[in-house]
Amino acid sequence: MLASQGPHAESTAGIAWLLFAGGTAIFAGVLAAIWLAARGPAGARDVLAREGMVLAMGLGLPVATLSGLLVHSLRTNAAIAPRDPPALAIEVQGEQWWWRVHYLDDQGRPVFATANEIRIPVGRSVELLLRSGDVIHSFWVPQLAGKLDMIPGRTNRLRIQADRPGVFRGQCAEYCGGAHAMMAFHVVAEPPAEFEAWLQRQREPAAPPRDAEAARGRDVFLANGCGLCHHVAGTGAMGRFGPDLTHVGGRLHLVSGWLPNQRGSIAGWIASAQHVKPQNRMPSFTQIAGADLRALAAWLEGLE
Ligand code: HEC
Ligand SMILES: [Cu+2]
Repeated sequence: MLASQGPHAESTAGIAWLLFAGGTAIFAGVLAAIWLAARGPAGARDVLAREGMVLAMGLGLPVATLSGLLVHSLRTNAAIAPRDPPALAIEVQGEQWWWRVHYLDDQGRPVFATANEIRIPVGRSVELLLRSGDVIHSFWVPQLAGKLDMIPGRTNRLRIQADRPGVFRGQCAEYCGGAHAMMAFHVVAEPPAEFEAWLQRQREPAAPPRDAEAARGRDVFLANGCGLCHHVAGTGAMGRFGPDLTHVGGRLHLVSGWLPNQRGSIAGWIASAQHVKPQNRMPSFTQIAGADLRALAAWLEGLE
């Protein structure tokens, strides 16, 4: 949180430092006053006990300090939530226990879906529309912005901006049930040209299977009912309950930031989802035979 990487996070960190410094100064002042009252010279004690002094320190100082802080935080608030139109709007919906992400067009209509990874162009102000599909979650990428709750039936808006390319970790910051602690995500900031190329690829349907094994994997996917919960554009799998898998192979991580995205972890996840992330909403598919499981993982890995 204190290593901010963008203007919004920087202003929030600024408030934090101001409060640390101010709190330390006031604490030191109080300690000094206590020392003077208990051990100080009689003259100092008389001054401390004057009615004017009590009013100034007990009423005047707090009122002045808190009013100053109020003005400062209102100003910071205005800077964090600017009125100028954002370069891009993305809807992020908290789910037990992962993140559903929709990129929106100029009219606010969803263009494509992804999960657990939010790509943004470097140096651009991006607006996030934060929603919840079930209970209250809290969206937090400490290096890019402050926390904001995701509340059922409400849309909260949050601006983020990254000043340099990088991968910034985020985490659900409000207890939301069983697998809450395993509900992470990543924001990936890329130079605008790379970002545009990524956007282009995301709009396309799933890549055709690269070889016979991948084609077998796709058939295993459809035969096992994975498509009841997952959408893979262009295959007939239309489920909406779980993450969109159309381009799952292009993400850095699997399962809300929990596993590296490699063939082995994909297979491990499918076979023992309940062991890897206890209580999550995908059953373990222990019944899929080894060769089928490998083919399935090979196909998913190729969906870039
Ligand atoms: C009952 C619904 C359901 C079924 C059926 C289902 N899944 Fe899932 N799947 C989910 C949910 C929910 C998640 C998100 C888990 C989490 O992170 O908490 C998920 C996550 C995943 C992920 C990780 C996606 C990511 O981006 O993190 C993969 C890969 C996956 N499932 C593959 C499969 C395959 C292959 C099958 C069929 C063998 C399958 N799923 C069947 C609900 C389902
Ligand atoms: Cu949570």
